[in-house]
Amino acid sequence: MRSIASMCAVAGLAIAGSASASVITTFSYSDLNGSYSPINAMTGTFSAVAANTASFQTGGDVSRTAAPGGTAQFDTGFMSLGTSADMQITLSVVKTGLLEGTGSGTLVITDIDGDTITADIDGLWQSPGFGVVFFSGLMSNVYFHDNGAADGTFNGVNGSFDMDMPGNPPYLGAFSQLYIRFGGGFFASAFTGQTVSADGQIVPAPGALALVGVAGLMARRRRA
Ligand SMILES: [Ca+2]
Repeated sequence: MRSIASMCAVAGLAIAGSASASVITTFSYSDLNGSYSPINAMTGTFSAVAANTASFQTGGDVSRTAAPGGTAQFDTGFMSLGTSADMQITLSVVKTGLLEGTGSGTLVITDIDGDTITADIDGLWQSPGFGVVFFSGLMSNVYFHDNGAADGTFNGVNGSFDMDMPGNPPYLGAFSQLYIRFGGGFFASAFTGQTVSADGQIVPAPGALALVGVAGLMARRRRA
């Protein structure tokens, strides 16, 4: 009985692996305006938003890597064009050590006519020192929203792609973010006007078979 359960688990994961291995969408933004508002010495709220000012000329792109592909480009300075295009990240900061912490929050990427990609984010803040701060996390509940007049298309200032992705929402993904606030410590005090870069990759969620496989593995571990 136990070996059958193990085989089913392996088979389930193998099927899930082949079905969910491909990244369907990637995104990358640079020169976001980052801010931090402390709540107390150990916690606070971080945000990074697209901007176009003398100090910040955010640029980025969102690419459909799943066939037939396509890239929505948000060229440097796009926030001055008066479209709906935007990029907003909000993350909590809960310090768990001198140079590390946990964070969770949300991500909203908006195309030029108001369609959005939204995600929940959970992950880790880490600093190797010198005011270099990384965030790495998982994205869950990733959705592509065809808001307003349905066009089914995620439109960049230049380029676009079909929002009807393979697999079923909600999707999953990985998210990473970096800023360097030289000498600024690890969320030592409030700040704004901090250059931030952010990237992500989105994949289909494992299917029902994979969940059966994971359940099987967990049952095995419990028995072990
Ligand atoms: Ca659109």
